[in-house]
Amino acid sequence: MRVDIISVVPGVLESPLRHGLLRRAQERGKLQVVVHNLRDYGIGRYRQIDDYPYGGGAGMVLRPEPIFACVERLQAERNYDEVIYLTPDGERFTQAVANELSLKENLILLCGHYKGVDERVRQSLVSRELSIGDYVLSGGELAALVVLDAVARLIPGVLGDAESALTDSFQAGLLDAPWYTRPAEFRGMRVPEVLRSGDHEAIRRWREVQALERTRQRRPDLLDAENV
Ligand code: 6GU
Repeated sequence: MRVDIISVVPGVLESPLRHGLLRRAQERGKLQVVVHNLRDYGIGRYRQIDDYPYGGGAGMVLRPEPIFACVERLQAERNYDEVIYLTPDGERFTQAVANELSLKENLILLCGHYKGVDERVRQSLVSRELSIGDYVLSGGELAALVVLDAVARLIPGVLGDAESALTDSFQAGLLDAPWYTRPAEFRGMRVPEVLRSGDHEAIRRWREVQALERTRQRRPDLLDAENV
Protein backbone atom coordinates (compact mmCIF):
# COMPACT_ATOMS: atom_id res chain seq x y z
CA MET A 1 0.00 0.00 0.00
CA ARG A 2 1.14 3.54 -0.78
CA VAL A 3 -0.05 6.45 1.37
CA ASP A 4 0.64 10.09 0.49
CA ILE A 5 0.14 12.52 3.38
CA ILE A 6 -0.31 16.22 2.66
CA SER A 7 0.50 18.46 5.61
CA VAL A 8 1.31 22.01 6.64
CA VAL A 9 3.56 20.71 9.44
CA PRO A 10 5.20 17.58 7.99
CA GLY A 11 7.70 17.49 10.86
CA VAL A 12 4.92 16.35 13.20
CA LEU A 13 4.71 13.11 11.20
CA GLU A 14 8.41 12.27 11.29
CA SER A 15 9.05 10.29 14.45
CA PRO A 16 5.98 8.03 14.34
CA LEU A 17 6.83 7.10 10.75
CA ARG A 18 10.40 6.19 11.73
CA HIS A 19 9.59 3.96 14.73
CA GLY A 20 7.66 0.88 15.73
CA LEU A 21 4.99 -0.62 13.55
CA LEU A 22 5.01 2.04 10.82
CA ARG A 23 8.76 1.68 10.43
CA ARG A 24 8.53 -2.11 10.30
CA ALA A 25 5.75 -2.01 7.72
CA GLN A 26 7.88 0.21 5.49
CA GLU A 27 11.05 -1.86 5.99
CA ARG A 28 9.13 -5.00 5.04
CA GLY A 29 7.99 -3.34 1.83
CA LYS A 30 4.32 -3.59 2.84
CA LEU A 31 3.82 0.17 3.16
CA GLN A 32 5.23 3.20 1.40
CA VAL A 33 4.54 6.58 3.00
CA VAL A 34 5.37 9.83 1.20
CA VAL A 35 4.91 13.09 3.10
CA HIS A 36 4.25 16.28 1.14
CA ASN A 37 4.76 19.76 2.56
CA LEU A 38 1.82 21.86 1.37
CA ARG A 39 4.10 24.91 1.55
CA ASP A 40 5.97 23.54 -1.49
CA TYR A 41 2.79 24.21 -3.47
CA GLY A 42 2.22 27.68 -1.95
CA ILE A 43 1.38 30.73 -4.03
CA GLY A 44 3.89 33.45 -4.95
CA ARG A 45 7.12 34.60 -3.37
CA TYR A 46 5.88 33.88 0.13
CA ARG A 47 4.49 30.44 -0.76
CA GLN A 48 1.12 31.44 0.64
CA ILE A 49 -1.14 28.55 1.60
CA ASP A 50 -3.86 30.16 3.73
CA ASP A 51 -5.97 33.29 3.79
CA TYR A 52 -8.72 35.10 5.70
CA PRO A 53 -12.20 33.62 5.46
CA TYR A 54 -14.72 35.40 3.23
CA GLY A 55 -17.43 36.91 5.41
CA GLY A 56 -15.03 37.36 8.31
CA GLY A 57 -14.44 35.32 11.43
CA ALA A 58 -11.47 34.19 13.47
CA GLY A 59 -8.75 31.99 12.02
CA MET A 60 -7.43 31.23 8.58
CA VAL A 61 -8.59 28.87 5.84
CA LEU A 62 -6.32 26.78 3.60
CA ARG A 63 -6.56 28.07 0.03
CA PRO A 64 -7.69 25.62 -2.65
CA GLU A 65 -4.91 26.16 -5.24
CA PRO A 66 -1.97 24.55 -3.38
CA ILE A 67 -4.08 21.55 -2.35
CA PHE A 68 -5.42 21.03 -5.88
CA ALA A 69 -1.89 21.37 -7.29
CA CYS A 70 -0.47 18.77 -4.92
CA VAL A 71 -3.32 16.24 -5.25
CA GLU A 72 -3.56 16.59 -9.04
CA ARG A 73 0.17 16.08 -9.44
CA LEU A 74 -0.14 12.83 -7.49
CA GLN A 75 -3.23 11.73 -9.40
CA ALA A 76 -1.37 12.23 -12.67
CA GLU A 77 1.08 9.55 -11.57
CA ARG A 78 -1.23 6.84 -10.25
CA ASN A 79 -4.85 6.08 -9.44
CA TYR A 80 -5.90 6.74 -5.86
CA ASP A 81 -8.64 4.69 -4.23
CA GLU A 82 -9.55 7.55 -1.89
CA VAL A 83 -8.61 11.14 -1.13
CA ILE A 84 -9.29 11.29 2.59
CA TYR A 85 -9.68 14.58 4.45
CA LEU A 86 -9.12 14.37 8.21
CA THR A 87 -11.65 16.60 9.94
CA PRO A 88 -13.66 16.57 13.18
CA ASP A 89 -16.89 16.74 11.16
CA GLY A 90 -16.05 13.63 9.14
CA GLU A 91 -17.39 10.08 9.37
CA ARG A 92 -16.30 8.37 12.60
CA PHE A 93 -13.15 6.29 12.07
CA THR A 94 -13.79 2.76 13.39
CA GLN A 95 -12.17 -0.66 13.14
CA ALA A 96 -14.60 -1.43 10.31
CA VAL A 97 -13.28 1.57 8.34
CA ALA A 98 -9.70 0.51 9.12
CA ASN A 99 -10.45 -2.99 7.79
CA GLU A 100 -11.89 -1.51 4.62
CA LEU A 101 -8.96 0.88 4.02
CA SER A 102 -6.40 -1.89 4.61
CA LEU A 103 -7.55 -3.45 1.31
CA LYS A 104 -6.74 -0.32 -0.73
CA GLU A 105 -3.70 0.20 -2.93
CA ASN A 106 -3.16 3.99 -2.95
CA LEU A 107 -4.49 6.55 -0.48
CA ILE A 108 -4.09 10.30 -0.01
CA LEU A 109 -4.49 11.67 3.51
CA LEU A 110 -5.08 15.43 3.57
CA CYS A 111 -4.48 17.09 6.93
CA GLY A 112 -6.43 20.25 7.66
CA HIS A 113 -5.22 23.12 9.79
CA TYR A 114 -6.50 26.39 11.22
CA LYS A 115 -10.20 26.59 10.32
CA GLY A 116 -9.72 23.83 7.76
CA VAL A 117 -9.71 23.83 3.98
CA ASP A 118 -11.72 25.84 1.48
CA GLU A 119 -15.06 24.08 0.97
CA ARG A 120 -14.36 23.60 -2.75
CA VAL A 121 -11.58 21.16 -1.86
CA ARG A 122 -14.10 19.03 -0.02
CA GLN A 123 -16.63 19.36 -2.84
CA SER A 124 -14.50 18.24 -5.72
CA LEU A 125 -11.22 16.72 -4.55
CA VAL A 126 -12.03 14.76 -1.40
CA SER A 127 -13.76 11.37 -1.68
CA ARG A 128 -14.10 10.64 2.03
CA GLU A 129 -13.88 12.54 5.32
CA LEU A 130 -12.82 10.89 8.58
CA SER A 131 -12.87 11.99 12.23
CA ILE A 132 -11.11 10.01 14.96
CA GLY A 133 -13.51 11.11 17.70
CA ASP A 134 -15.61 13.85 19.21
CA TYR A 135 -12.94 16.35 20.24
CA VAL A 136 -11.02 18.98 18.32
CA LEU A 137 -7.33 18.60 17.46
CA SER A 138 -5.20 21.51 16.26
CA GLY A 139 -4.57 19.76 12.96
CA GLY A 140 -5.22 16.56 11.07
CA GLU A 141 -1.69 15.12 11.45
CA LEU A 142 -2.27 13.22 14.67
CA ALA A 143 -5.52 11.88 13.24
CA ALA A 144 -3.74 10.83 10.03
CA LEU A 145 -1.20 8.92 12.12
CA VAL A 146 -3.98 7.21 14.08
CA VAL A 147 -5.66 6.13 10.84
CA LEU A 148 -2.36 5.03 9.29
CA ASP A 149 -1.31 2.97 12.32
CA ALA A 150 -4.69 1.25 12.59
CA VAL A 151 -4.68 0.46 8.85
CA ALA A 152 -1.01 -0.56 8.50
CA ARG A 153 -1.21 -3.21 11.22
CA LEU A 154 -3.98 -4.94 9.25
CA ILE A 155 -1.86 -5.34 6.12
CA PRO A 156 -0.85 -9.02 5.83
CA GLY A 157 2.79 -9.54 6.86
CA VAL A 158 3.09 -6.38 8.99
CA LEU A 159 2.31 -8.06 12.31
CA GLY A 160 3.84 -11.39 13.30
CA ASP A 161 1.51 -14.35 13.97
CA ALA A 162 2.02 -13.85 17.68
CA GLU A 163 0.42 -10.40 17.54
CA SER A 164 -2.22 -11.32 14.97
CA ALA A 165 -4.76 -8.57 14.53
CA LEU A 166 -7.57 -11.14 14.48
CA THR A 167 -7.64 -11.39 18.27
CA ASP A 168 -7.73 -7.61 18.91
CA SER A 169 -10.26 -5.74 20.89
CA PHE A 170 -13.00 -4.64 18.46
CA GLN A 171 -12.01 -7.06 15.72
CA ALA A 172 -14.61 -9.49 17.12
CA GLY A 173 -16.85 -6.58 18.14
CA LEU A 174 -15.80 -7.11 21.77
CA LEU A 175 -13.17 -5.71 24.12
CA ASP A 176 -10.14 -7.86 24.86
CA ALA A 177 -9.86 -10.31 27.77
CA PRO A 178 -7.30 -9.57 30.53
CA TRP A 179 -3.72 -10.71 29.90
CA TYR A 180 -1.06 -11.85 32.39
CA THR A 181 2.62 -12.69 32.29
CA ARG A 182 5.12 -13.81 34.95
CA PRO A 183 5.32 -13.80 37.91
CA ALA A 184 2.42 -16.06 38.86
CA GLU A 185 1.96 -14.02 42.03
CA PHE A 186 2.76 -10.31 42.36
CA ARG A 187 2.12 -8.35 45.58
CA GLY A 188 -0.48 -10.89 46.62
CA MET A 189 -2.30 -10.80 43.26
CA ARG A 190 -2.44 -14.22 41.62
CA VAL A 191 -2.79 -15.07 37.94
CA PRO A 192 -6.13 -16.87 37.40
CA GLU A 193 -5.51 -20.60 37.83
CA VAL A 194 -7.18 -21.56 34.54
CA LEU A 195 -4.47 -19.71 32.56
CA ARG A 196 -1.83 -21.97 34.14
CA SER A 197 -3.85 -25.17 33.71
CA GLY A 198 -2.69 -26.03 30.20
CA ASP A 199 -6.33 -26.75 29.26
CA HIS A 200 -6.55 -24.78 26.02
CA GLU A 201 -10.28 -25.24 25.59
CA ALA A 202 -10.94 -24.04 29.15
CA ILE A 203 -8.66 -21.03 28.54
CA ARG A 204 -10.48 -20.15 25.32
CA ARG A 205 -13.85 -20.30 27.09
CA TRP A 206 -12.54 -18.22 30.03
CA ARG A 207 -11.26 -15.52 27.67
CA GLU A 208 -14.55 -15.46 25.79
CA VAL A 209 -16.51 -14.99 29.02
CA GLN A 210 -14.09 -12.30 30.22
CA ALA A 211 -14.32 -10.43 26.91
CA LEU A 212 -18.12 -10.50 27.00
CA GLU A 213 -18.27 -9.44 30.65
CA ARG A 214 -15.77 -6.62 30.14
CA THR A 215 -17.69 -5.38 27.13
CA ARG A 216 -21.00 -5.52 29.04
CA GLN A 217 -19.51 -3.47 31.89
CA ARG A 218 -17.44 -0.93 29.98
CA ARG A 219 -18.99 -0.64 26.52
CA PRO A 220 -22.54 -2.01 26.54
CA ASP A 221 -23.17 0.03 23.38
CA LEU A 222 -20.99 -2.49 21.48
CA LEU A 223 -23.46 -5.27 22.35
CA ASP A 224 -26.53 -3.38 21.08
CA ALA A 225 -27.84 -5.08 17.98
CA GLU A 226 -27.84 -1.86 15.96
CA ASN A 227 -24.08 -1.51 16.44
CA VAL A 228 -23.19 -5.04 15.36
CL1 6GU B 1 -9.56 14.06 11.77
N1 6GU B 1 -8.97 16.43 12.74
C1 6GU B 1 -8.99 17.37 13.70
N2 6GU B 1 -8.41 18.54 13.50
N3 6GU B 1 -9.59 17.19 14.87
C2 6GU B 1 -10.16 16.00 15.07
C3 6GU B 1 -10.16 14.99 14.13
C4 6GU B 1 -9.56 15.25 12.94
N4 6GU B 1 -10.83 13.93 14.61
C5 6GU B 1 -11.21 14.29 15.83
N5 6GU B 1 -10.82 15.54 16.12
